[in-house]
Amino acid sequence: MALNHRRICLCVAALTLFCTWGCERGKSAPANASSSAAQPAQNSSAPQMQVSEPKGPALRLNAERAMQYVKDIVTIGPRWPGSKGQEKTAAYLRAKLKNDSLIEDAFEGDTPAGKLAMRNFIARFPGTKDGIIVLAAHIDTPYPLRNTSFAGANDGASSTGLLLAIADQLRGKKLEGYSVWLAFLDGEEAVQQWAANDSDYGSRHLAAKWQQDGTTGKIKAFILADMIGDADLDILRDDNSTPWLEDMVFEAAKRLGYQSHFFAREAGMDDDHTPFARSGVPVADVIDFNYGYNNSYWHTTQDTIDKLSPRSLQITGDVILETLRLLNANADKLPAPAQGPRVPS
Ligand code: 1BN
Ligand code: ZN
Repeated sequence: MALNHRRICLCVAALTLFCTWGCERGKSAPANASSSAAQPAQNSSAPQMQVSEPKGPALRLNAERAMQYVKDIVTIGPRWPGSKGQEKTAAYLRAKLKNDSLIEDAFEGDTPAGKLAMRNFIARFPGTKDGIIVLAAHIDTPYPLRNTSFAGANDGASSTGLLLAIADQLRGKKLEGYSVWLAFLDGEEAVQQWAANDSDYGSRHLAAKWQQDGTTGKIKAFILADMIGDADLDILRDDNSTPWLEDMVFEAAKRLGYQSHFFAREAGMDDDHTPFARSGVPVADVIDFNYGYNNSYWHTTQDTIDKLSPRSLQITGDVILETLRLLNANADKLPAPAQGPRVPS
């Protein structure tokens, strides 16, 4: 699977070296690059962004509460499409987001196991400025692991809990900036084997829907969180994400003194951000794909709550919240969204 071998790619280093604020990564980056290797990232050679200082109060995550949400979701158990756990997760999200502007996006995923009922949830927090920033996480666990105890503490629950804790920070505030939409995506995992048409069911559905209804053109940035609860936090720099947005995430991490947890490794990830990248939306996948030695806990029953840390939720949550501030403070400098697909379809 992904990242199981190393390769040296000088072109990535060169691209990083010459990439300036607003430059787009070449279209040669494969959409499904989940088999590309992790390699040391080139942060030290990256040019400094000329970012404007954010104004107004910084939001910070309540990490203990985030961790409680993660535990609640793990307690639900497996959450594959069609499971009781999927229904319980839906009820849990409805309860936690009951006072918010919540949209339910029910659809049928056409999977190798037949048509499966899936449902995305979108909680919308209005801002004062025209435009939307989407923060996303996946809520499902893998169908192939349905007969195991796999409850995805890190893979699924951690980022879902993170988004719920971010909702707590956004709720009831006047957001001086873009609207923030929290997308809880179903069906990220492959039902049989990861492939373009067997993965990212919820994000593919939502990206298509937002293309049709005109929402896509309003999205300034799409930031995905995945596997961010790992106590040994090691967020990689994703080559399939938008370089300027990755730079902004790193800038936010530096501002908070968390840069040692970011971008020591680099790889091309295929995940829920990919369908939005194809729509021309600037995307960033904030993922720690190094979970246990050699990622050995990933998609195993070892993915349990004891491997997680509230501090990792704090770091990731605060960096994402700081990235929101940077996006708002630098709204006039954001590159125009790409016209065509960023990655091959
Ligand atoms: C992340 C967590 N992913 C699945 N669960 C996406 C992925 C798929 C990453 C295949 C690498 C390979
Ligand atoms: Zn997974």
